[in-house]
Amino acid sequence: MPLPSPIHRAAAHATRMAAGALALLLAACAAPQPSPLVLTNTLGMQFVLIPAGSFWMGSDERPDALVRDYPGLERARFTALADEAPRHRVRITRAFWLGRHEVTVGQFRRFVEQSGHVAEADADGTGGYGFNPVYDPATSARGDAFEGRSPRYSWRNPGFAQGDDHPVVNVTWNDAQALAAWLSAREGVRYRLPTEAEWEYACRAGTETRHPHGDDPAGLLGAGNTFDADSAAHWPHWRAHALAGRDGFAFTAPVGRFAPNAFGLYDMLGNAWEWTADWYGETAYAQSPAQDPTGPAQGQVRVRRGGSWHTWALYARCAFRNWNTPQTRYPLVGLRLVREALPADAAAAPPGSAR
Ligand SMILES: [Ca+2]
Ligand SMILES: [Ca+2]
Repeated sequence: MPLPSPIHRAAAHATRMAAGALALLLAACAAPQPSPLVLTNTLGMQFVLIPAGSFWMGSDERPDALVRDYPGLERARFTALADEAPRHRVRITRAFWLGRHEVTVGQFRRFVEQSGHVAEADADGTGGYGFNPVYDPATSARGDAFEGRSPRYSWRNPGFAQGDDHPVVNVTWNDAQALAAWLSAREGVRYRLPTEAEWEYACRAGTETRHPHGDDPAGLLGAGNTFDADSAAHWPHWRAHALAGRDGFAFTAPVGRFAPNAFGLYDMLGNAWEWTADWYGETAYAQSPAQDPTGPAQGQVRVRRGGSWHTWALYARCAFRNWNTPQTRYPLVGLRLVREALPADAAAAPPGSAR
């Protein structure tokens, strides 16, 4: 489902640059509306300027409503979503640049080559997880859908073919920190993971429905790369949970193959789960500050958001929260970065519908 190429209008823009080496391109897309401001960094990552604004974070949906629309799942799966409540008003007080796409394999490779960073799965020698068509989940104590850990798997090899334009996976939260720190030092601008609140604000892009396209799970089929009939062919015991149809991708898809949301962001739902900055707190929303929440001060696991190419529709909602230890590497989990906005950037932010 390729999109028509956006028409870019280059605009002059001044920014701090490292050693004058950064050729920063600021462009505005002619469509869709409102036109997002886009910049490209030294690794070729594009960032969209997300305006400050307020939104309703989380979900108060009752299990009965979800059971109706996401059939065939045990009731415990719906009661387990209580950490999405209470739905609460959050204000993001500062504009920020957010990765237009998930970080790609090619971008992560350039980071590794240029920085000398050794990915955690390589450094600790235990490797990652991967798809193996002859692997039987019944042989795993945890019933893992993928084989691992094994040194044969890493961000370079999740067991299925990936081009340089696919989202990098099998990367840990700690790898994400290393990438952000290296980019920050190189460019003189702070890079980091989005907070949970920034991520959900960006996913919703002014919408209050389960998915940016609406409440209907079937609509995901045209909106992102999730667990469809082609994926289910490789995990037939989960076929009942697959969307009834094909989204074109049994594994990861090249980033940007589906329509962007109203902020101009691609693949917020599906393709790869995305690490966020925050520790996970099951009851965090009950005490969450109304402005720029950053999650619990401490914890054991970090939040990831958005679902993946292997994710059922119930879990590919903007409000859904999941988590892993910072050392976790898996063929479903990747990232996208925030680049903090300078005051001049924020002043250029278009008035967003979610303001
Ligand atoms: Ca798919
Ligand atoms: Ca994603």
